[in-house]
Amino acid sequence: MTRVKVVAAYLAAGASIFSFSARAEGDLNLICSADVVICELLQETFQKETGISVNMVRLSSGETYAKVRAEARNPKTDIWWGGTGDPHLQAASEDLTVEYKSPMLSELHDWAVKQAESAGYKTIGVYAGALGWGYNTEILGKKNIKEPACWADLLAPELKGEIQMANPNSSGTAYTALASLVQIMGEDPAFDYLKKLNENISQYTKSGSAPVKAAGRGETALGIVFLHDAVAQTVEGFPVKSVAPCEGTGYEIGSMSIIKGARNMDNAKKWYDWALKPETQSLMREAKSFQLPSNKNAEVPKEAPRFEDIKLIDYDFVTYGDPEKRKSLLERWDREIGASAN
Ligand code: S7P
Repeated sequence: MTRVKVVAAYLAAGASIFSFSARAEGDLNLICSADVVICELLQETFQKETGISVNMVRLSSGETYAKVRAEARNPKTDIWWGGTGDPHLQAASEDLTVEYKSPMLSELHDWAVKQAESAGYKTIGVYAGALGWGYNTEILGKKNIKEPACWADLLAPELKGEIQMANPNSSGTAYTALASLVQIMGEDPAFDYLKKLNENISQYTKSGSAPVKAAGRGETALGIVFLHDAVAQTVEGFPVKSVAPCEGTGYEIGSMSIIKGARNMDNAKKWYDWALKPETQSLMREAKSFQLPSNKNAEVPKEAPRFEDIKLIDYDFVTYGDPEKRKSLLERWDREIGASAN
């Protein structure tokens, strides 16, 4: 055997030993509904720490719910991490996810535990963040547009074609916006508001954070998003200012759920416990994800918008995560807003 052949045989043997040992720990099929950077960081770190091979797909919250529901008889996903809580709650009440009480529960903030209790422990809070918007200060400055501080200001005629938000069918962020406005104004006035707002919207994106990324790049003036996603653009160096609306605003409890019928149930539980650990949640800042972590001992990024500084509504997660309510609001949005979207 030549030296080249010996080395090749050695590498091949090494590679097969490696893949054998990776397989020995098994696989985990993960859907991640937060920003792709944190999704990849968590995937890599978990793989390194456990030897479990993680197949990760990044999908928006509403899309994930639809996929999990469509695959209920033959689940291809083991665990769903991140994304807004409402679709997780909807999945829980439709029995698409399973009850699990993690040993980490005692370390979590009340809001995370309450989320779990309300769903019979079929989902749990992993982070929280408030809704608002981010705007490009240079665009508004050049066009001499008053900086919008309140939901009412977003209806200004000067903002025509300058605002983006996501479509609430695919995006948990946009569903949080819809449900928040309904809770702040009442359902009919909220839909009147959304019809007027539609005049100023240039695009309903698929993903929730896309509008503020577009604002950062100067493609639109303003994106209605979670405040932490707006802050991430500022930290990246873009001229983006975040606003927590003066009338009050809603918030998310980003959640995690184990899928019923998961093929890799033990590994799903390992991920679940690991994702609630303070060390894991402290990784968020490294990925420029500035939500508030659910573990009381995790590091809160200094850039994270604090709830104490924001006028928050008492967001009714049980009502707005209920399948009938979510379905009826989304159908009304499709009829009255989506159908006439620009
Ligand atoms: O980027 C982080 C984040 O805002 O993304 C999640 C969001 O719901 C996922 O995007 P969609 O709106 O497209 O569903 C939030 O949970 C998270 O804070």
